[in-house]
Amino acid sequence: MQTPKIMRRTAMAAAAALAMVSLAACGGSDGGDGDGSADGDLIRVGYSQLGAESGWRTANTESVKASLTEENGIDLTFVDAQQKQENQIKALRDFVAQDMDVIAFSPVIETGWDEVLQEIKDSGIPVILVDRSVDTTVEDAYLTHIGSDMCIEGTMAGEWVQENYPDAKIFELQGTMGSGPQIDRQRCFGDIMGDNILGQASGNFTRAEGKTAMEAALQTYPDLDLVFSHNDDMGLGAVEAIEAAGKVPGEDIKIVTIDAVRDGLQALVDGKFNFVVECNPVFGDQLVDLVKAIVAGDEIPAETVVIDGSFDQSITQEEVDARLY
Ligand code: GYE
Repeated sequence: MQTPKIMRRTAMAAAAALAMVSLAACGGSDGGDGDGSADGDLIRVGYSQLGAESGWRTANTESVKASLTEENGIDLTFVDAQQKQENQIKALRDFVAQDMDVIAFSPVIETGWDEVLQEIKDSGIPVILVDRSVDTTVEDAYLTHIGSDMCIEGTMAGEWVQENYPDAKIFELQGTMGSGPQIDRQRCFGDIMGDNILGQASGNFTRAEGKTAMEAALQTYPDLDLVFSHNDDMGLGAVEAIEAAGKVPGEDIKIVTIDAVRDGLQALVDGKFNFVVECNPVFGDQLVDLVKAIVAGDEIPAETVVIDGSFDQSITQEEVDARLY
């Protein structure tokens, strides 16, 4: 099961190496006005965000918009796909038609991008993959990826459960099915705690769907005593369902989540969550650096891994209040 990721990494390294050569060869990405941008000094970036489904996504969008500014030399076109792949594909095609200098996108799911990625590749516009991963047959489809290691996040959650509740009867709230974080968090948590999982259902990374999935799980698995949720929002939906069923979240049913947005960490301080793995969405500044380096023809890393920590109930209210998101 490790192989696809390793293969993706290798492909990315090769893509970056090749891309550097081709950028150097053509002297820029804009087809030749020589200043690295098609519109005066500003670099034109088309950014396809996948949606606004969670606190994480909102914080990520804020970070991207705060960093990709005219003051920082960027003319940003930002399009929200509302968690629909067809909207993202349309936005990407529009970016090609508009001859952007750089395209960045965060893919809602891993597969289904081959055709549009080939079209972008044929246009010569460099691609930065943001946050989530793609699974594509198109070679050298993107120059570089920036985001967290979702497998490590699943591992951190699994190791904490193994150490603290080795006999837990687990229900897993999965993110959007087929998305990179759902696939990798599930796989790497499952490698450690798989034998303890009673059942799984997707809550599509949203609070409302997390609540609905949890309501059903409480009926189907009355013995469950720990929830592993792929994000804070679904965990918060689960809290509502558990309380409505007359049980105490954090006590009768332990809750382990990923993201560490403010609402999630507040639930930890309040004793409703038990452990939260961080997934840091604030990497807009690093994204700007990548955009500028690409347009300048500089060497860039194939992968920029955003580093994450974790929190247990020893976190204080002051620490939560001091967080950026
Ligand atoms: O964990 C979740 C969001 O792709 C890392 O997407 C991101 C995930 C994040 O909806 O809250």
